[in-house]
Amino acid sequence: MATPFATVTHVILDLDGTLINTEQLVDEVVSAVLHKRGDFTPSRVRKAMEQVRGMRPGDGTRAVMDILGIRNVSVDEMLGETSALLDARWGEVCMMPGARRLLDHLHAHGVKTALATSTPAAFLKKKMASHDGWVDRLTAVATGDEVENGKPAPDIFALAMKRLGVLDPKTCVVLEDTPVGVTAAKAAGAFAIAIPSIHDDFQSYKNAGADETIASLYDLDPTKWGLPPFTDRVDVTPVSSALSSTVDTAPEQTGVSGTQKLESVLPLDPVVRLGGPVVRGFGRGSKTLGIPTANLDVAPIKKESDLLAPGIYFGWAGLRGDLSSDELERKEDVVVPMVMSIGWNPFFENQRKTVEPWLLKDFGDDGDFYGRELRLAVLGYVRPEANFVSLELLVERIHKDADVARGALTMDSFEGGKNDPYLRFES
Ligand code: ADP
Ligand code: RBF
Ligand code: MG
Repeated sequence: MATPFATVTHVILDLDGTLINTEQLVDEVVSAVLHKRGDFTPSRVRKAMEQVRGMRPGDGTRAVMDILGIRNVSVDEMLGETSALLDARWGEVCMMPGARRLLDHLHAHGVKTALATSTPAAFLKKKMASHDGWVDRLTAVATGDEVENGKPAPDIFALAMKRLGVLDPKTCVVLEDTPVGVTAAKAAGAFAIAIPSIHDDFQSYKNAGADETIASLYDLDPTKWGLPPFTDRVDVTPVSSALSSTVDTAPEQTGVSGTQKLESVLPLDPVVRLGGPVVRGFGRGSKTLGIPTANLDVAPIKKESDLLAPGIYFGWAGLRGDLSSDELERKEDVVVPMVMSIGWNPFFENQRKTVEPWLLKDFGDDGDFYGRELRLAVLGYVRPEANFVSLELLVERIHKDADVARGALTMDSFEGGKNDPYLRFES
């Protein structure tokens, strides 16, 4: 595809919230410290934290104290308190979904890369201690302490470009998760791709001048920028449920009416496994959409679910039969195909994250899973969460996702996933 951006040869990466998943930890720790200094509502603190996200620690602390009107403590004291708490917890931080894949891809193709992080060098070392040296594979690193002005000023990106030997900023594309960072990248003259870590306010990224906004690194298409394509997506022929139920009796129909045009999915490497007891959701899956989704409680599986960007996935589900002592009543354990949504359901503007698989089997009278243990082996990514102009279009799209899942799960590369020992229960 010809694009106006086909001149890009260098990629400049923000760290926090773009490559590593620090934002929730920082919000949690800093919010707790802020709450000790005044009587604020949680949403006011959250908004303030989002406004300063992407700034250097000192700049951000000062700015958030200004916004909240905190004057009974110095910036340094506040910063000392939060840094000590954070230093003890950096080890918990994982990479963002798709970050490792992107870094490997750019490295394999010899694309020149730089890190442009607001984090000062001394913090960076501690933050990256539990990561296996990928920073060393970047062409250049620029840290917050090396520049006069932090983001949203352009200085850090200008420094990264200088270290890359870049003469024309238009040969650089910046990946950023914050409006503050996008503003800085644009001020430095680069192209900017926003991968928002503030999920309910895409407008501020547009206002900051983002050239493109994508839901996660899984959705990055390097060819739009003249960079080498990813080659790991695989083509899938969707299989509709109507078709699959007639396959046994009329196999000659396969590939005719019921098959749809090729779709592609991204295999997950490694596979993500998560599970727990089925809980009650918003009660609208079956009622409003005609699509039941067995919700899992996100809190106990936060770490695993953070390995997945918000979006639509497919894989295999193991559902435990109940433990009824009545032999006749007792339900069997089953392993069935599933398609699932993880995220905030933009159509319904959910305020909390959900993990909800639709098990692709008609359970009839046995379809009460509440309290039963459900385990998921998530094998591939289909698409980002989307908004729709009508409920009908959302439902149509989810059915298409199911067709893609069915198609993928009949392929050699995904079919074997149903034998994953994780999906079997000890009796
Ligand atoms: P909730 O909002 O409580 O999750 P839903 O309307 O989404 O309710 O329905 C989900 C419930 O429907 C599941 O928890 C399960 O008990 C039941 N169910 C029946 N068949 C299925 C299926 N094929 N996939 C998922 N859930 C199913
Ligand atoms: N909700 C959205 O708002 N946007 C989506 O793109 C979307 N895709 C979904 C795809 C699948 C396969 C499933 C099972 C659900 C999806 N949903 C999506 C979530 C849907 O809104 C949710 O299941 C209902 O709100 C019931 O909780
Ligand atoms: Mg549900």
